[in-house]
Amino acid sequence: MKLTTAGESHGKGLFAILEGFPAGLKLDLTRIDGELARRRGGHGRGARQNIECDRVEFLSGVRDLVTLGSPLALTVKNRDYENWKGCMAPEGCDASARPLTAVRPGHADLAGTEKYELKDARNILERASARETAVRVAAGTVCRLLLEKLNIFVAGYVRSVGSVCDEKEYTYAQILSQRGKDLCMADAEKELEAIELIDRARAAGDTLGGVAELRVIGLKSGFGSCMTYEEKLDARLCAALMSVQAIKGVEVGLGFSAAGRFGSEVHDEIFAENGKRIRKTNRAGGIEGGMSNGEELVLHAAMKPIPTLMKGLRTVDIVTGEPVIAAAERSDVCAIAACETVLESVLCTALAQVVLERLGGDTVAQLAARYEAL
Ligand code: EPS
Repeated sequence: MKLTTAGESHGKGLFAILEGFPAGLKLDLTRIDGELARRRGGHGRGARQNIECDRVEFLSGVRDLVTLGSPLALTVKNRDYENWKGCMAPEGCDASARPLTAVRPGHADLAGTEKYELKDARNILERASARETAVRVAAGTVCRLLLEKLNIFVAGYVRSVGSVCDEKEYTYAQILSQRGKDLCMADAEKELEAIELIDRARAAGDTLGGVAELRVIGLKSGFGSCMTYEEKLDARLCAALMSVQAIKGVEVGLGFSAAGRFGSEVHDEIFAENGKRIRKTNRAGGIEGGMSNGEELVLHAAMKPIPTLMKGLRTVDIVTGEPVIAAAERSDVCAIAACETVLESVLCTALAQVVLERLGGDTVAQLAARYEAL
Protein backbone atom coordinates (compact mmCIF):
# COMPACT_ATOMS: atom_id res chain seq x y z
CA MET A 1 0.00 0.00 0.00
CA LYS A 2 1.28 3.46 -0.87
CA LEU A 3 0.05 6.92 0.07
CA THR A 4 0.91 9.98 -2.02
CA THR A 5 -0.30 13.47 -1.17
CA ALA A 6 -0.50 16.66 -3.21
CA GLY A 7 -1.75 20.18 -2.70
CA GLU A 8 -0.76 23.65 -1.58
CA SER A 9 -1.85 25.36 1.63
CA HIS A 10 -3.81 28.09 -0.24
CA GLY A 11 -4.43 26.14 -3.46
CA LYS A 12 -7.70 24.43 -4.36
CA GLY A 13 -7.26 21.70 -1.80
CA LEU A 14 -5.24 18.77 -0.52
CA PHE A 15 -5.35 15.49 -2.38
CA ALA A 16 -4.28 11.91 -1.69
CA ILE A 17 -3.99 8.68 -3.62
CA LEU A 18 -4.00 5.52 -1.53
CA GLU A 19 -3.12 2.54 -3.68
CA GLY A 20 -2.92 -1.14 -2.76
CA PHE A 21 -5.76 -0.77 -0.27
CA PRO A 22 -7.92 -3.92 0.05
CA ALA A 23 -11.51 -4.14 -1.19
CA GLY A 24 -14.51 -4.46 1.06
CA LEU A 25 -13.90 -1.86 3.78
CA LYS A 26 -17.03 0.07 4.72
CA LEU A 27 -16.03 3.69 5.21
CA ASP A 28 -17.41 5.86 7.97
CA LEU A 29 -17.37 9.47 6.78
CA THR A 30 -18.41 10.79 10.19
CA ARG A 31 -15.34 9.17 11.71
CA ILE A 32 -13.04 10.70 9.07
CA ASP A 33 -14.60 14.15 9.37
CA GLY A 34 -14.44 13.80 13.17
CA GLU A 35 -10.67 13.31 13.00
CA LEU A 36 -10.42 16.28 10.61
CA ALA A 37 -12.33 18.39 13.14
CA ARG A 38 -9.99 17.21 15.90
CA ARG A 39 -7.03 18.28 13.73
CA ARG A 40 -8.45 21.79 13.36
CA GLY A 41 -8.88 22.22 17.09
CA GLY A 42 -6.80 22.73 20.21
CA HIS A 43 -6.07 25.83 22.24
CA GLY A 44 -3.51 27.94 20.43
CA ARG A 45 -4.68 27.36 16.86
CA GLY A 46 -4.71 30.34 14.49
CA ALA A 47 -7.35 32.21 12.49
CA ARG A 48 -7.05 29.92 9.45
CA GLN A 49 -9.01 27.24 11.28
CA ASN A 50 -12.03 29.59 11.50
CA ILE A 51 -12.07 29.77 7.72
CA GLU A 52 -11.75 26.05 7.03
CA CYS A 53 -14.46 23.47 7.62
CA ASP A 54 -12.56 20.36 6.58
CA ARG A 55 -14.55 17.52 5.06
CA VAL A 56 -13.27 14.51 3.15
CA GLU A 57 -14.53 13.81 -0.36
CA PHE A 58 -13.82 10.53 -2.16
CA LEU A 59 -13.33 10.86 -5.90
CA SER A 60 -12.60 7.23 -6.76
CA GLY A 61 -11.90 3.79 -5.36
CA VAL A 62 -15.16 3.72 -3.40
CA ARG A 63 -18.76 2.84 -4.30
CA ASP A 64 -21.60 3.19 -1.87
CA LEU A 65 -19.04 3.81 0.91
CA VAL A 66 -17.21 0.51 0.28
CA THR A 67 -13.61 0.33 -1.00
CA LEU A 68 -13.14 -1.39 -4.37
CA GLY A 69 -9.49 -2.44 -4.25
CA SER A 70 -8.68 0.23 -6.85
CA PRO A 71 -6.67 3.34 -5.87
CA LEU A 72 -8.62 5.63 -3.57
CA ALA A 73 -8.52 9.32 -4.50
CA LEU A 74 -9.58 11.68 -1.76
CA THR A 75 -9.57 15.38 -1.19
CA VAL A 76 -10.01 17.98 1.53
CA LYS A 77 -10.84 21.32 -0.08
CA ASN A 78 -9.33 24.66 0.99
CA ARG A 79 -12.08 27.18 1.60
CA ASP A 80 -9.41 29.88 1.88
CA TYR A 81 -8.61 29.31 -1.82
CA GLU A 82 -11.38 31.80 -2.68
CA ASN A 83 -9.23 34.51 -1.01
CA TRP A 84 -6.03 33.34 -2.69
CA LYS A 85 -6.98 32.31 -6.22
CA GLY A 86 -5.69 35.63 -7.57
CA CYS A 87 -2.15 34.45 -6.87
CA MET A 88 -2.60 30.66 -6.64
CA ALA A 89 -4.87 29.56 -9.52
CA PRO A 90 -3.16 26.83 -11.59
CA GLU A 91 -4.98 27.99 -14.74
CA GLY A 92 -3.61 31.54 -14.55
CA CYS A 93 -3.02 34.20 -11.88
CA ASP A 94 -0.58 36.89 -10.72
CA ALA A 95 1.99 34.55 -9.17
CA SER A 96 4.10 37.45 -7.91
CA ALA A 97 1.22 39.04 -5.96
CA ARG A 98 2.05 37.75 -2.45
CA PRO A 99 5.80 37.29 -2.24
CA LEU A 100 7.58 36.27 0.95
CA THR A 101 11.22 37.36 1.00
CA ALA A 102 11.81 37.91 4.75
CA VAL A 103 12.45 34.18 5.21
CA ARG A 104 11.42 32.68 8.54
CA PRO A 105 14.15 30.95 10.57
CA GLY A 106 13.03 27.38 11.27
CA HIS A 107 10.69 27.25 8.26
CA ALA A 108 11.40 25.70 4.85
CA ASP A 109 11.65 29.20 3.28
CA LEU A 110 15.43 29.68 3.04
CA ALA A 111 16.59 26.17 2.15
CA GLY A 112 13.67 25.84 -0.28
CA THR A 113 14.38 29.08 -2.15
CA GLU A 114 18.05 28.12 -2.44
CA LYS A 115 17.20 24.64 -3.68
CA TYR A 116 14.69 25.81 -6.30
CA GLU A 117 16.60 29.03 -7.16
CA LEU A 118 13.72 31.34 -6.22
CA LYS A 119 13.51 34.96 -5.07
CA ASP A 120 10.16 34.38 -3.35
CA ALA A 121 9.44 31.65 -0.79
CA ARG A 122 5.73 31.38 -1.72
CA ASN A 123 6.11 28.17 -3.79
CA ILE A 124 8.06 26.58 -0.95
CA LEU A 125 5.91 27.53 2.02
CA GLU A 126 2.71 26.61 0.24
CA ARG A 127 3.80 22.99 0.10
CA ALA A 128 5.84 22.87 3.34
CA SER A 129 2.86 24.11 5.39
CA ALA A 130 1.30 21.75 7.91
CA ARG A 131 -1.99 22.27 6.06
CA GLU A 132 -0.89 19.19 4.06
CA THR A 133 -1.58 17.08 7.15
CA ALA A 134 -5.34 17.51 6.66
CA VAL A 135 -5.35 14.96 3.86
CA ARG A 136 -2.91 12.71 5.71
CA VAL A 137 -5.43 12.61 8.55
CA ALA A 138 -8.22 11.71 6.11
CA ALA A 139 -6.18 8.89 4.53
CA GLY A 140 -4.82 7.80 7.91
CA THR A 141 -8.34 7.45 9.25
CA VAL A 142 -9.22 5.16 6.33
CA CYS A 143 -6.22 3.04 7.43
CA ARG A 144 -7.41 3.25 11.04
CA LEU A 145 -10.78 1.79 10.02
CA LEU A 146 -8.93 -1.10 8.37
CA LEU A 147 -6.79 -1.73 11.47
CA GLU A 148 -9.89 -1.72 13.64
CA LYS A 149 -11.23 -4.65 11.59
CA LEU A 150 -8.21 -6.55 12.96
CA ASN A 151 -8.83 -5.23 16.49
CA ILE A 152 -5.77 -2.99 16.35
CA PHE A 153 -6.47 0.39 17.95
CA VAL A 154 -4.42 3.59 18.04
CA ALA A 155 -4.75 6.46 20.53
CA GLY A 156 -2.62 9.24 21.92
CA TYR A 157 -2.53 12.32 24.08
CA VAL A 158 -0.43 15.40 24.69
CA ARG A 159 2.17 14.85 27.35
CA SER A 160 3.77 18.28 27.38
CA VAL A 161 3.29 21.80 26.09
CA GLY A 162 6.42 23.91 26.31
CA SER A 163 7.71 23.51 29.88
CA VAL A 164 4.40 22.11 31.24
CA CYS A 165 4.98 18.36 31.42
CA ASP A 166 2.79 15.51 32.64
CA GLU A 167 5.03 12.77 34.06
CA LYS A 168 2.26 10.32 35.04
CA GLU A 169 1.58 6.96 33.39
CA TYR A 170 -1.82 6.11 31.92
CA THR A 171 -3.53 2.99 30.71
CA TYR A 172 -4.92 2.94 27.20
CA ALA A 173 -8.47 3.19 28.59
CA GLN A 174 -7.53 6.23 30.69
CA ILE A 175 -6.08 8.00 27.68
CA LEU A 176 -9.37 7.60 25.81
CA SER A 177 -11.61 8.60 28.70
CA GLN A 178 -9.50 11.46 30.12
CA ARG A 179 -8.32 13.13 26.94
CA GLY A 180 -8.97 16.85 27.50
CA LYS A 181 -10.96 18.88 24.98
CA ASP A 182 -8.73 21.93 24.68
CA LEU A 183 -5.29 20.37 24.45
CA CYS A 184 -5.77 16.62 24.49
CA MET A 185 -3.85 16.29 27.76
CA ALA A 186 -4.77 13.53 30.21
CA ASP A 187 -4.38 15.62 33.36
CA ALA A 188 -6.97 18.43 33.68
CA GLU A 189 -4.76 20.60 35.93
CA LYS A 190 -1.79 20.31 33.61
CA GLU A 191 -4.07 21.23 30.72
CA LEU A 192 -5.09 24.45 32.50
CA GLU A 193 -1.43 25.28 33.18
CA ALA A 194 -0.61 24.64 29.53
CA ILE A 195 -3.50 26.85 28.36
CA GLU A 196 -2.14 29.68 30.51
CA LEU A 197 1.32 29.20 29.06
CA ILE A 198 -0.07 29.31 25.50
CA ASP A 199 -1.95 32.52 26.33
CA ARG A 200 1.31 34.02 27.62
CA ALA A 201 3.10 32.99 24.44
CA ARG A 202 0.32 34.50 22.31
CA ALA A 203 0.54 37.81 24.23
CA ALA A 204 4.31 37.84 23.68
CA GLY A 205 3.98 37.06 19.94
CA ASP A 206 5.78 33.78 20.54
CA THR A 207 5.07 30.08 19.86
CA LEU A 208 5.32 26.74 21.69
CA GLY A 209 5.82 23.08 20.86
CA GLY A 210 5.19 19.94 22.87
CA VAL A 211 5.37 16.17 23.13
CA ALA A 212 2.69 13.63 22.19
CA GLU A 213 2.50 10.01 23.31
CA LEU A 214 1.10 7.42 20.90
CA ARG A 215 -0.16 4.00 21.87
CA VAL A 216 -1.22 0.96 19.86
CA ILE A 217 -3.10 -2.01 21.30
CA GLY A 218 -3.94 -5.30 19.61
CA LEU A 219 -0.88 -5.59 17.36
CA LYS A 220 0.25 -9.21 17.44
CA SER A 221 3.93 -10.11 17.65
CA GLY A 222 6.16 -10.50 14.60
CA PHE A 223 5.30 -7.37 12.58
CA GLY A 224 8.38 -5.68 11.18
CA SER A 225 11.58 -7.68 10.81
CA CYS A 226 15.04 -8.21 12.24
CA MET A 227 16.25 -9.43 8.83
CA THR A 228 16.60 -6.21 6.83
CA TYR A 229 17.08 -2.71 8.14
CA GLU A 230 14.32 -1.25 5.98
CA GLU A 231 11.75 -3.58 7.49
CA LYS A 232 12.50 -2.83 11.15
CA LEU A 233 9.23 -1.80 12.74
CA ASP A 234 10.77 0.90 14.94
CA ALA A 235 12.57 2.42 11.93
CA ARG A 236 9.35 2.38 9.87
CA LEU A 237 7.16 3.93 12.56
CA CYS A 238 9.72 6.53 13.64
CA ALA A 239 10.23 7.60 10.02
CA ALA A 240 6.46 8.02 9.67
CA LEU A 241 6.23 10.16 12.81
CA MET A 242 9.31 12.18 11.83
CA SER A 243 7.71 12.96 8.47
CA VAL A 244 5.12 15.15 10.21
CA GLN A 245 5.88 18.87 9.91
CA ALA A 246 7.79 20.28 12.95
CA ILE A 247 8.55 16.87 14.53
CA LYS A 248 12.16 16.91 15.71
CA GLY A 249 12.42 13.86 17.94
CA VAL A 250 10.86 10.42 18.22
CA GLU A 251 11.26 7.69 20.81
CA VAL A 252 10.15 4.09 21.24
CA GLY A 253 9.45 3.05 24.85
CA LEU A 254 12.01 4.54 27.20
CA GLY A 255 13.82 6.03 24.21
CA PHE A 256 16.56 8.46 25.20
CA SER A 257 16.21 7.75 28.90
CA ALA A 258 17.21 4.07 28.36
CA ALA A 259 20.74 5.24 27.55
CA GLY A 260 21.23 6.53 31.10
CA ARG A 261 20.12 3.37 32.93
CA PHE A 262 21.57 -0.06 33.74
CA GLY A 263 20.40 -2.89 31.52
CA SER A 264 18.53 -4.40 34.46
CA GLU A 265 16.49 -1.19 34.64
CA VAL A 266 15.70 -1.20 30.92
CA HIS A 267 14.89 -4.69 29.63
CA ASP A 268 11.51 -6.23 30.31
CA GLU A 269 12.00 -9.58 32.03
CA ILE A 270 9.91 -12.53 30.86
CA PHE A 271 7.91 -14.63 33.33
CA ALA A 272 5.97 -17.88 33.06
CA GLU A 273 2.42 -17.68 34.39
CA ASN A 274 -0.29 -20.30 33.83
CA GLY A 275 1.63 -21.76 30.91
CA LYS A 276 1.94 -18.32 29.26
CA ARG A 277 4.88 -15.96 28.87
CA ILE A 278 4.15 -12.58 30.38
CA ARG A 279 5.90 -9.25 30.95
CA LYS A 280 5.40 -7.10 34.00
CA THR A 281 6.95 -3.99 32.41
CA ASN A 282 6.92 -2.52 28.90
CA ARG A 283 9.93 -0.23 28.76
CA ALA A 284 10.73 -1.46 25.25
CA GLY A 285 7.48 0.09 24.03
CA GLY A 286 6.36 -3.14 22.36
CA ILE A 287 9.23 -3.47 19.87
CA GLU A 288 12.29 -5.70 20.21
CA GLY A 289 14.72 -6.55 17.42
CA GLY A 290 12.74 -4.43 14.96
CA MET A 291 9.59 -6.54 15.52
CA SER A 292 6.43 -6.10 17.52
CA ASN A 293 6.56 -8.35 20.59
CA GLY A 294 2.83 -8.44 21.31
CA GLU A 295 2.93 -5.76 24.01
CA GLU A 296 1.34 -2.34 23.62
CA LEU A 297 3.32 0.00 21.34
CA VAL A 298 4.43 3.20 23.08
CA LEU A 299 6.00 6.02 21.08
CA HIS A 300 6.72 9.68 21.70
CA ALA A 301 7.13 12.52 19.24
CA ALA A 302 8.46 16.00 20.02
CA MET A 303 7.20 19.00 18.06
CA LYS A 304 9.28 22.15 17.85
CA PRO A 305 7.53 25.53 18.30
CA ILE A 306 5.97 26.75 15.04
CA PRO A 307 8.50 28.93 13.21
CA THR A 308 6.10 31.76 12.29
CA LEU A 309 6.36 34.12 15.27
CA MET A 310 4.12 37.19 15.33
CA LYS A 311 6.91 39.12 17.04
CA GLY A 312 9.27 38.04 14.26
CA LEU A 313 12.81 36.71 14.45
CA ARG A 314 15.84 38.39 12.92
CA THR A 315 16.56 37.30 9.37
CA VAL A 316 17.91 38.52 6.03
CA ASP A 317 15.68 39.50 3.10
CA ILE A 318 16.61 37.16 0.22
CA VAL A 319 16.11 39.86 -2.42
CA THR A 320 17.65 42.97 -0.79
CA GLY A 321 20.21 41.15 1.38
CA GLU A 322 19.25 43.53 4.20
CA PRO A 323 18.67 42.51 7.82
CA VAL A 324 14.91 42.46 8.49
CA ILE A 325 12.34 40.93 10.82
CA ALA A 326 10.91 37.65 9.50
CA ALA A 327 7.50 37.65 7.80
CA ALA A 328 4.37 36.87 9.84
CA GLU A 329 0.78 37.30 8.65
CA ARG A 330 -0.97 34.92 11.00
CA SER A 331 0.15 31.84 12.84
CA ASP A 332 -0.76 29.14 15.29
CA VAL A 333 0.71 29.82 18.73
CA CYS A 334 0.76 26.12 19.54
CA ALA A 335 -0.50 23.22 17.41
CA ILE A 336 0.55 20.22 19.51
CA ALA A 337 -3.06 19.00 20.00
CA ALA A 338 -3.66 19.09 16.24
CA CYS A 339 -0.29 17.46 15.71
CA GLU A 340 -1.27 14.63 18.06
CA THR A 341 -4.20 13.80 15.75
CA VAL A 342 -1.87 13.90 12.76
CA LEU A 343 0.65 11.61 14.49
CA GLU A 344 -2.06 9.04 15.25
CA SER A 345 -3.11 9.16 11.61
CA VAL A 346 0.35 8.68 10.13
CA LEU A 347 0.94 5.87 12.61
CA CYS A 348 -2.25 4.18 11.34
CA THR A 349 -1.03 4.50 7.74
CA ALA A 350 2.42 3.10 8.56
CA LEU A 351 0.94 0.21 10.57
CA ALA A 352 -1.54 -0.65 7.82
CA GLN A 353 1.38 -0.74 5.38
CA VAL A 354 3.37 -3.08 7.60
CA VAL A 355 0.40 -5.38 8.20
CA LEU A 356 -0.50 -5.55 4.49
CA GLU A 357 3.12 -6.24 3.53
CA ARG A 358 3.24 -9.26 5.81
CA LEU A 359 -0.24 -10.66 5.26
CA GLY A 360 -1.44 -9.31 1.90
CA GLY A 361 -5.04 -9.96 0.97
CA ASP A 362 -7.20 -8.57 -1.83
CA THR A 363 -10.15 -8.13 0.49
CA VAL A 364 -10.56 -7.03 4.08
CA ALA A 365 -12.10 -10.44 4.88
CA GLN A 366 -8.98 -12.27 3.60
CA LEU A 367 -6.71 -9.95 5.58
CA ALA A 368 -8.78 -10.34 8.76
CA ALA A 369 -8.75 -14.15 8.44
CA ARG A 370 -4.96 -14.19 8.02
CA TYR A 371 -4.50 -11.90 11.02
CA GLU A 372 -6.84 -14.02 13.13
CA ALA A 373 -4.88 -17.16 12.18
CA LEU A 374 -1.57 -15.80 13.50
C1 EPS B 1 -2.40 24.98 8.88
C2 EPS B 1 -2.74 26.00 8.05
C3 EPS B 1 -1.87 27.17 7.92
C4 EPS B 1 -1.14 27.43 9.24
C5 EPS B 1 -0.37 26.23 9.69
C6 EPS B 1 -1.16 24.95 9.67
O1 EPS B 1 -2.68 28.23 7.56
P1 EPS B 1 -2.19 29.68 7.11
O2 EPS B 1 -0.75 29.56 6.68
O3 EPS B 1 -3.11 30.01 5.99
O4 EPS B 1 -2.39 30.56 8.29
O5 EPS B 1 -2.09 27.75 10.23
O6 EPS B 1 0.74 26.05 8.88
C7 EPS B 1 1.94 26.08 9.47
C8 EPS B 1 2.18 25.80 10.69
C9 EPS B 1 3.01 26.45 8.58
O7 EPS B 1 4.13 26.46 9.05
O8 EPS B 1 2.73 26.77 7.45
C10 EPS B 1 -3.27 23.82 9.07
O9 EPS B 1 -4.38 23.73 8.47
O10 EPS B 1 -2.89 22.93 9.85
